[in-house]
Amino acid sequence: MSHDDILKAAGLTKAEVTGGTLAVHSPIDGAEVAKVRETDPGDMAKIIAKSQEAFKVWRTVPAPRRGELVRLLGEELRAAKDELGAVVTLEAGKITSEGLGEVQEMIDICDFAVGLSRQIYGLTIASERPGHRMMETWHPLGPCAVITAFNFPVAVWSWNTALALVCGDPVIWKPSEKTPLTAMASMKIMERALARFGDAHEGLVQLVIGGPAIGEALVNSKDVPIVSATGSTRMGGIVGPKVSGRWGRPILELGGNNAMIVAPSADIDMAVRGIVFSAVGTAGQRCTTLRRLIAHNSIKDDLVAKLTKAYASLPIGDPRQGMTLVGPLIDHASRDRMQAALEKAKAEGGTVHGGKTVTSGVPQGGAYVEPAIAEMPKQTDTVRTETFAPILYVLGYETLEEAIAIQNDVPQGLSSCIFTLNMREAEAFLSAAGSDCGIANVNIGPSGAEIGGAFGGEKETGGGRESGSDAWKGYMRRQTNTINYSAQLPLAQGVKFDF
Ligand code: UN1
Repeated sequence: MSHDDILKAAGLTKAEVTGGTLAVHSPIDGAEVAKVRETDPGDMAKIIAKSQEAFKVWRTVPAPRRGELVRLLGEELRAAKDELGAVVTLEAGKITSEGLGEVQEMIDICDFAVGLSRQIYGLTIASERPGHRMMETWHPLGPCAVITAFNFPVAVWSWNTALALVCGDPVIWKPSEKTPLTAMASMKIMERALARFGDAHEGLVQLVIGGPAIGEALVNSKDVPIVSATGSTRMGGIVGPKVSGRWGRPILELGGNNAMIVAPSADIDMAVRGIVFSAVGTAGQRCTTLRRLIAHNSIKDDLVAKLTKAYASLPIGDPRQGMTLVGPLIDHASRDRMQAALEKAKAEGGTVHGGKTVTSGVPQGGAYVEPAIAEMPKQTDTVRTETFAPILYVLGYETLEEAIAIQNDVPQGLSSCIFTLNMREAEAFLSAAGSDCGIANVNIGPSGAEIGGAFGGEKETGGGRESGSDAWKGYMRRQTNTINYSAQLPLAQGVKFDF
């Protein structure tokens, strides 16, 4: 299918993808596939006001009815899975199966949120006063800005949107400037769900396209109480303090520097499979990508030999072809950053396997690379830095304590894992003195999390949680209620105030 046909199949009209100011290039071949219109920063006040108007109505719609909209969204996503997945592949360069997997992640969170719409529970609390009852009520909070990155151009929006909608919050979505088309295609799907739903207020879900001026309007507006931002630590370092500074609520999902510890008892063949998927999948451009391998010294050389062999067999190329496992990087700048990181790693004493630019057997114009393995003498500055590309740094260790110390000794704290068949080691890794990350796994890699768990991490990863578990609480305000059904007015803590 041609680029144009893919966009057409996703419901985008010629008029919508031409004549604008924002050029969109496919990472597959660098071709310009669209010129989309950007939101005028001068319109942002109006857009936010519309969201507030929608909020006043949506917050009074019963949550299970709000869930019905998300149920319809899930249905529409199922029907459009192939078409939307193809746009993800075209615009983000993901291999077909990962493009489809991303849409599946959207469907999964819709299912989760539909169930949640009937489970927005608060606690009841024993009151210390006779004839009194205490409880917690969860209320909608207000418009939620969702700022997403290129690498998960639709799934992260859906995590936030499905939850925000059942929680009673309208959504304003600002996608990455690199991936507006997947956002526009997702909005088409959302609009179909809204039309079937029937009576949702205009402006309940809005899309804004453009650069920093658009983002800033959302970040700075007191009328946008929640700003959920996914992207670099640099971006989060600006957004977080600004939102907090106006007493808004930031939900930040920023950089990761995810590690795997491979212990002597590990099932090495399984570890190799886990490593290759999590280090190389999505061409190393997941925030959960495996970036650091901390292998016991007794097995390290064997593991590296197995990995370099596996890496040599990986099909690199056009992500639309069924056999391909490694698609392109998002752009040439990203490839340059990868090459610079590898040069630095070498200067720090590292031995690099692979990592070269690939130009034959791949579509011309894209940034294709061999995934790299860099054996490092120690955890250097380069290893501590997240480079959004398929580079796996390998470090050795002697004791588990040392391995955990290395794992935690980076600024980021998103995902982590251990491969071991030793129960003591596995539990120590998960204990309070173990991994300091938001995600810690045993015998699976750090990436590819299911939506049922809370997603996010500590330290420079930003501390926010999205997706499953009780992450929904981040989209609501909690109210503590004390109800007196007695004929007395006793004060708490035994205070007397008689007059
Ligand atoms: C991201 O890269 O921002 O756990 C999200 C994973 C995916 C989500 C990644 N489910 O790898």
